[in-house]
Amino acid sequence: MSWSFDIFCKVVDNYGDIGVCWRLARQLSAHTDCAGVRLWVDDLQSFARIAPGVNPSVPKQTVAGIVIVHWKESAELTSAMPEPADVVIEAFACTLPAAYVQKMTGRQLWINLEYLSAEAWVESCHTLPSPQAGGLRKYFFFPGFTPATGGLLREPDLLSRRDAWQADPHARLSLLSELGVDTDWLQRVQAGARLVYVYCYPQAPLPELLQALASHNHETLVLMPRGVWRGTLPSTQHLNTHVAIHTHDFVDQQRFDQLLWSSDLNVVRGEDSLLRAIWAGRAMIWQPYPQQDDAHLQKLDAWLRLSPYSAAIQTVMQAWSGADSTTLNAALPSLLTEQQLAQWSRLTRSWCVELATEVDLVSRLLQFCASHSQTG
Ligand code: TRH
Repeated sequence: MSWSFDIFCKVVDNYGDIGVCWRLARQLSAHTDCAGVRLWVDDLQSFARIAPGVNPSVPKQTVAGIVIVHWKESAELTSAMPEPADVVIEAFACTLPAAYVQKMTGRQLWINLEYLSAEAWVESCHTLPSPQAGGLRKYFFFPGFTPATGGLLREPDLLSRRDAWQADPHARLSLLSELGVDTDWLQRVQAGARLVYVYCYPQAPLPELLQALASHNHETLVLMPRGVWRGTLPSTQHLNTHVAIHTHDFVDQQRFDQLLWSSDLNVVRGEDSLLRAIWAGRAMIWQPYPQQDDAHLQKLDAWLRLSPYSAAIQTVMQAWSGADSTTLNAALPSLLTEQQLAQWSRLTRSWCVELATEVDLVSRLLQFCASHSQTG
């Protein structure tokens, strides 16, 4: 049995929404049970930042076998609304165009794909139906870390590609050179300098992280995408003789993953990079998307409860996400010794292995499509 898919994505803020939809679209499109994917995106400019093959000025284009439609609520699009696909994925409750919903019948499976969460309540909401006008039904689909959820996005060959990359010392050097790292630092990395990748929100206590790194004698290069932190950072800045920070342009998702695979410590934000940092199998710190009333700290705690990390590592993550400089100053330096960092990596790696034994999100989604086809 095979299905066609329409995925609708609104870029509310940042890159997580389109990041997840783009990974999902590519994984579905590569699957033998898929008869085609159309991805509707309202902001092609943001999309092009993480997928340079996308041309922001073209309203309809095919990239990597996926039809990409610039989703604008225009009269032209409304009058020429195509027939809906078999499976309609509304990403993150983005609200489908009314003209599209009008064309839907009971034949379509309508899924609202939610944000990844480790909170316990998602298990009871996963696959719940929500009756809609016109007799249509929409189902909630919650990605998650446990068997009772929608699972985690993971390409079938992801971990073997990661292992091949990590086994090749030249791979990361040529990536660093592509990102404009100078010869001096390329040589230092080749000789064993540490790499720390930092993708954070503006309020993160970056100075304290840099201070903790500088308190060790280990040579360290910090890599950061430009423009994510609140302060201005030059393209390369030396903090002392053995620690430097290098900022660079955004890269595509494949390069993004490779950066995480290349680093000894990954400091990431949002749900998609959280997951990619787990799959990288290296020491990591997660900063969830800041929300009102510190709801993000509850999300972090729920995830930490499932994680294998020690109390000391958990304290560091809470301090980083809560912008608690004092606690970060006190707790982080002792985790950056060679031995502690290696242990931190081992914990991530073994969790990654354990999570990779679970059925991935695309397989669970297709199983849901199959069971829905049987029951109608
Ligand atoms: O960009 P984010 O902060 O996205 C956020 C969160 O998802 C948040 O929950 C959501 O509510 C908000 O958006 C609207 O972080 P996230 O989720 O890690 O997504 C980043 C995506 O961008 C991810 O797919 C990786 C990709 N990326 C690249 O491909 N290249 C890059 O250079 C960088 C920095 C990111």
